[in-house]
Amino acid sequence: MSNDNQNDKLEAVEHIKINSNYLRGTIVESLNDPITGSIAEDDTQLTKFHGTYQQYDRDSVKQRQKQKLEPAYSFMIRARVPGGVCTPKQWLAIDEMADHYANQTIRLTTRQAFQFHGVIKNKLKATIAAINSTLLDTLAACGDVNRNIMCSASPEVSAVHEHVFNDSVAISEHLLPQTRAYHEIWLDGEKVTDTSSSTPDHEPVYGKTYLPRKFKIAVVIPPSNDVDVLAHDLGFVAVVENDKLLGYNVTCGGGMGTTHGDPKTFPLLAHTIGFCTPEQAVAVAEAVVKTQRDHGCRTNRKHARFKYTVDDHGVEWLQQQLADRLGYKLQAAKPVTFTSHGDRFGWQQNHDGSWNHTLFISNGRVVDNEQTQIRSALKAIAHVHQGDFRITPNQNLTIAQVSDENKAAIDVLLTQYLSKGQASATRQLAMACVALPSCTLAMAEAERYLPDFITQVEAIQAKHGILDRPISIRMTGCPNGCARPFVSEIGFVGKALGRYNMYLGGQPNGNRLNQLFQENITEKEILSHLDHLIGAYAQTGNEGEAFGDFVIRSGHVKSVTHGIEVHMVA
Ligand code: SRM
Ligand code: SF4
Repeated sequence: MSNDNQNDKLEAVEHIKINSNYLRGTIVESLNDPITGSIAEDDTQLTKFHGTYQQYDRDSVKQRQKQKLEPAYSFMIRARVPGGVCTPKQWLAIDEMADHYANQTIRLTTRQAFQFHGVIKNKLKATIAAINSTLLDTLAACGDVNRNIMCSASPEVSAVHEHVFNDSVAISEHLLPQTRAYHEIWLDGEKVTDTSSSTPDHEPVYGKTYLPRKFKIAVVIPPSNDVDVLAHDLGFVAVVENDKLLGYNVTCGGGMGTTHGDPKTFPLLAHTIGFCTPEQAVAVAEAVVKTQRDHGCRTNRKHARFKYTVDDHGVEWLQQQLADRLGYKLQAAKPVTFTSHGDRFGWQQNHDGSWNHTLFISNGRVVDNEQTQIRSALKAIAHVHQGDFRITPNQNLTIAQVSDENKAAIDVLLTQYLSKGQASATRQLAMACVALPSCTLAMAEAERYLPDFITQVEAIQAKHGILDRPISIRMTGCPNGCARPFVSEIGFVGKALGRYNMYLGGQPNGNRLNQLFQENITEKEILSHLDHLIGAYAQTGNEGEAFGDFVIRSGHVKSVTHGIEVHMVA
């Protein structure tokens, strides 16, 4: 259905976009309002397109209510960092901003970007301007547009990495919104009004109402599936032969977000719909985005992601849409194999002889505290490092392109600041979303709880003699799926404080969705199930068999073939 037919029952956000004059709304007035730490409600939708979300400290809400104070409003700012790559100079600037404007932490995200939390309204503009002065920006980091593009983070795996990374950046740049509102509001750019300017704003890809919903793209170089490409609206899977990039398999229609108790919402894995050459990738991305722009649902945001458009219309319809828009058909997809979706830690040598060191960062939170000096470590390393940093899709950080001469200096700093033992294989793979206290949608803890929870899982693994076997565990504070829990071997999705749905059976390469195993259970119940399952896995798991495969073979859950089966208790 084209969105032209939907006007009478459009979602409220659609009207906000239409009336916003290309994402301006009353953001400037809201920022200048001294009475409140918040912004007008409609503007909270529009600022997302500019890379910032209004939040409030959920820990202090009750206390502030008693004091008759409004919630402690602040803003999360998300930068756009295509492929997660930034320079040491940019890192140092980001580090300084964390102190100056935010809550003294940098949060690496599951999509290779970084976030600041706790930025108060009167520092918002200065913070966004400061991010821009580092030659990074926040434009389209959130909102109903294409978001930060992910790209495999390990340059060591392939000689084609640079080519693939450059293609990712080209797609990212091509799909950026063109409105000048961003520069006008945050960087004091020249004011443009829709009617008076001789060159009014124009959105060649998106049009005035942008997309029906957020849109996400990942580019991956097999055999690693570090980006979880099938969890994305659109994916490009590099096909490499004899160290040469032939092109990309194109995948469409993946996504994680669901709503508890609403069976019409479910996660989906993307379909492979064809193959394109590297030169065609930007045009293919544009054609896919425009298909979603014109056919995505604008009357129900819970059904508005591209995954539902593809699921509703089918793959053949999509292939025809693309052929009509591109003027040619995609070629047949080529065979590719994925082996894992985690990161490779420690030192790895690149094909060109330089080195990368990937550091485990617990849930991506770069902070100094009693447990870790990771923030100081990275600051010291940034002062001597001459290559670049790469935020990985698993919330970790790679110190990349290190020369032989520089490697020793970085090793000294790693030992000086991070001498504690290596995290277990399961901890290294684990991810949690931000959740409480900043996420307004969280129903349960995730980032603050996962480290202690993993300690208990490690004890169970040790008890059964398999502490060295990695099991991918992902936890989110609600079913939106920000840590991609539905492709992990064990997923925990928050239901209420201290209660989670438990999912089992993802594949360690991100190729299979897991399935609901137990609903709404407490830590005690979870640990008891884990003791039983991990014990059985230790005793009866086959040689080399992954935990996710074992729980299916042993009948604890079924092998899911369509997302609709994910929430059916096995
Ligand atoms: Fe997410 C909303 C954090 C990756 C699915 N996500 C949010 C918000 C902005 C809450 C809100 O709307 O008010 C969270 C802010 C929390 C905070 O305090 O910082 C939030 N999402 C995150 C991050 C920071 C999680 C993390 O721990 O790293 C990730 C930022 C990525 C980035 O740099 O752009 C993040 N979010 C994801 C992913 C994973 C991915 O994209 O690979 C997903 C699942 C994939 C997908 O989109 O299907 C994801 N986030 C959602 C959804 C559900 C979307 C849906 O289709 O239903 C929401 C809620 C929404 O959009 O209505 C959401
Ligand atoms: Fe917030 Fe839910 Fe995303 Fe976690 S999964 S960050 S709780 S929206």
